[in-house]
Amino acid sequence: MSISLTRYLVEEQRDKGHIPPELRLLLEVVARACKSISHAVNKGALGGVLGSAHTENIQGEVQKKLDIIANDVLIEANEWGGHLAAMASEEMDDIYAVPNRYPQGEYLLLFDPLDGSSNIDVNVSIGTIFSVLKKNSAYPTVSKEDFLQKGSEQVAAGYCVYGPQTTLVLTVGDGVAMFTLDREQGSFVLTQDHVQIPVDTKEFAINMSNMRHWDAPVKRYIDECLLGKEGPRAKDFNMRWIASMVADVHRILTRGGVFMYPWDKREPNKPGKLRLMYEANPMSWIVEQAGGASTNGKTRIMDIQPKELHERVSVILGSKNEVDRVTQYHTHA
Ligand code: AHM
Ligand code: MG
Repeated sequence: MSISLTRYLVEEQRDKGHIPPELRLLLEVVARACKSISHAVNKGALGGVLGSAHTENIQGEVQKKLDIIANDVLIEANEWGGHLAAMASEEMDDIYAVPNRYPQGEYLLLFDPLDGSSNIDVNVSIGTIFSVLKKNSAYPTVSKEDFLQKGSEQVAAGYCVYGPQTTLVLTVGDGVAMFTLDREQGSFVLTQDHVQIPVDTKEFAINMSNMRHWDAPVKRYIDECLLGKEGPRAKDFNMRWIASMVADVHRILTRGGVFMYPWDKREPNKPGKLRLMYEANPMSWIVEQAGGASTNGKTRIMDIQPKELHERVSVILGSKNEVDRVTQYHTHA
C-alpha cells in the first residue's frame, strides 16, 4: 500500500497531533511548488531555463535563471493560502510579507529556492531547502526580527532534491520521512520513514581545494582520514563532494558520512560560506532527527541565536561519532 504525502501529513495531524491543519496546508503547498520546480529543472535547455540571469543576490552571487524561477514559484504558491505571515529567501534581500490583499497566517517560511546553483547548467543534482518558524510577536505587522529565531524553534524543515529521482525529505519533529515523486500519479509517495544515519562512517565531504585555508582542527581531521589504514583512524576513507549541499546531505542520510563547509581564511570576517537560517538550520534538524549531529565546530548549530537573516555559519554535520570527533578537535585543541 502506498502512502502519499497528503496521507502522511493527515495522519501526523490526526493520530499523532504533531501538526496543526495550517502547517499541513503549508507543507502541501511547498511540496506542490517543489513539483513545479522539478518540472522546470527537468526541461533544462528545452525550457530555456539554463544559464545566468545576469543579476546578483545580497551575497554578491550571480543568480541563475533557475534561482529566480524557483524563488518566484515558491512565493506565488505560498502567498495567497492564508497560512503564512511572511517569507525569506536566499534570493531576496529583505523579507517578503504576505500582501494585504491576502489573509495572514502565523507561520514564517524560509528557503534556499535552488541550492547548488553551480550544478544547474551541468545537469548535476540540485535542490530546494526550507525551514518553517512560527511568528511569536503579537504585532500585526511582520518584521525581520520575527525571523531571528534559533533553529531549535523550527516547526518543520525539509528539502527536495532534483536528481535522478525527485525526493522530498521532511521532518516535523517526529523523525525523518522521504517521499519520491511519482511522475505518473503527480504525487509524492512515502518511500522511507524513520530514516537513521549510521553513527560511524568512512566517507567525508569537503571541498579539498580550500585545504590551505582551513583552520588546524579541520586540517587535522582530514589529514587523519587521508592517512587511512596506516594512520590513527586505522581505516581507509572515501571522499565525495557534489557541491550541492542537498545532494551531499541526501547521500549522508542514505548511507552515512560527514559533510563540512568550515570557516576558512579566504574570508576571515565571515563565519562560513553557508547560510544559517535557510541552509544550515533545516539541514541540522533533519540530520539530528535522523540520529546524526550538527555543529559549527564549537556549538550545536540549532542553538545559535541569529542576528541577521542572511547570516553565515561554519557547518559540520552527519554521522554522530565523526561530528563529535571534529567538534572535539575544535574544543580541546
Ligand atoms: P548556493 O546556495 O548559492 O547554491 O551555494 C551553496 C552551495 C552548497 O550547496 C554547496 O555545499 C556549496 O555551495 C559548494 O560550494 P563550493 O563551490 O565552494 O564547493
Ligand atoms: Mg544554497
